[in-house]
Amino acid sequence: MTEAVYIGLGSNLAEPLEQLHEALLALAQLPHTQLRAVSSFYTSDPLGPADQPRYVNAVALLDCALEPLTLLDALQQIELNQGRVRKAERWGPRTLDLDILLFGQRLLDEPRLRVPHYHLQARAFVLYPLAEIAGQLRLPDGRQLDDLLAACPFVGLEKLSDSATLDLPHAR
Ligand code: ROI
Repeated sequence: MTEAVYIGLGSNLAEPLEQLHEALLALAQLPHTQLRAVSSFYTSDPLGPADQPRYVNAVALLDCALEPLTLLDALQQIELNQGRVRKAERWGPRTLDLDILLFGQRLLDEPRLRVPHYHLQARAFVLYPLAEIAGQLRLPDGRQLDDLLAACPFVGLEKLSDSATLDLPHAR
């Protein structure tokens, strides 16, 4: 069985656009997984300390047969492969962040993984790209994506490109 898994991508170091392109290629090559859709790319004001570069953000949709923690391991490996170094500073800059936003209709509350993503509803840089590829989505806890969007203004975001312009040779 495969489930629809939405991944949030973010980067604000070391050529963020290239980081996201490379991460999408890696997502497309995950085992037991297909990359189904990618949102536009957006630049966004940093959430957290203001003395860091703007971020590039996007959301991808996977059809995934992996278990959530197996997928999490794989995503963290991709982050490491792309030079992610975990620093002590909370909400500091990063080369690549891959967050599991939604995993089918699952509600998970484990030490390593909380799904739906804890900060989903508060982050325009997650909600707007998510809405582009998810449409009328109902979250497993009953919330409607439309309602979350209505409560989250499109502020500090700038749309960069449409996903259709991306070159995703490994996407099927
Ligand atoms: N801010 C923005 N704009 N985009 C992100 O992806 C992002 N990721 C983070 C923190 C540091 C919270 N701020 C962010 O992890």
